[in-house]
Amino acid sequence: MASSGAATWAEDDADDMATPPAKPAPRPAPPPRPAPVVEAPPPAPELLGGPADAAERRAWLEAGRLLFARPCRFTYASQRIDQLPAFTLPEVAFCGRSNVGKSSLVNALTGQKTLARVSNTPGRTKQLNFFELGEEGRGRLTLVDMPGYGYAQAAKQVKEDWQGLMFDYLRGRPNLMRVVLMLDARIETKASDLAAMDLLGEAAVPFQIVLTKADSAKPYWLRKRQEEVAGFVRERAAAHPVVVTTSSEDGTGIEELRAELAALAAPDPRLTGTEA
Ligand SMILES: Nc1nc2c(ncn2[C@@H]2O[C@H](COP(=O)(O)OP(=O)(O)OP(=O)(O)O)[C@@H](O)[C@H]2O)c(=O)[nH]1
Ligand SMILES: [Mg+2]
Repeated sequence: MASSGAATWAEDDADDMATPPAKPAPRPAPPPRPAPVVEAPPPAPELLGGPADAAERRAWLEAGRLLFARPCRFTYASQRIDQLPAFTLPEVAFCGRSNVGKSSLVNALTGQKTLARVSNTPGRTKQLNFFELGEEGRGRLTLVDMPGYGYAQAAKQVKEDWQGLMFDYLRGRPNLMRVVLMLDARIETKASDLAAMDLLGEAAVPFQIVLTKADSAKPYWLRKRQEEVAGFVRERAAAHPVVVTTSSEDGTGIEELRAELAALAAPDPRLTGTEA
């Protein structure tokens, strides 16, 4: 973050120079800003939601683009908590009500239309599906597409099985860096969404709220939802300060979310010199 700070301080210095010395000492040249040609260091997500300097913001977005341009493949499906894959990478889980658009968002982020299975029928995803982002042997981040909660039509036993799996996973996964908690931009917050936020808070799992289906939300309603969700974030210590409004249909917010998640990825072994 040195480069952003340097740019801001340089402007402040200029204001302080009201009475210049007779012979001003030459200013040391500012350190060169690294060109965002190769992957930038992990983004500072809070900058993306605030008044970050434009060049810095472009560099963070580029880091997200580069990360998600890497191959992504399905690696594992778990139906039981005792069958989770071993964890080797930082993990991000996509969580939300049935039909909110979790699988679609995984596809939009990775630019693959059929990686995760999307369906009109709620309850499509019935297990924890694990996807590894990065070349084989050089994985950077695991994405986990979760079964949805709040699916009224499911049989009671099925519901309990899925939700038990989901909650056990959320509570007990040490490499889980963040939960992307997805709320449909077009409909009001449900009791199950509030319960999910409570659970994440109690389990101290950091979560980031993402609004989905912005393409088909009325602008007035979307603004209302954004304000409502900002309130949830203020009230909850486990909530990430930046809320991202997305559409998997028209790509709204996808670049920004990629950059946010790139902050959590394992470093590229080619850049850190740790590659075998
Ligand atoms: N208009 C619009 N529709 C979307 C968007 N994202 C997903 N959908 C639609 O919403 C429906 C459900 O999408 P999925 O991605 O399967 O939702 P899910 O949350 O994975 O659902 P479950 O696996 O059942 O929990 C599908 O018909 C998608 O085409 C979006 O950004 N905009
Ligand atoms: Mg799904």
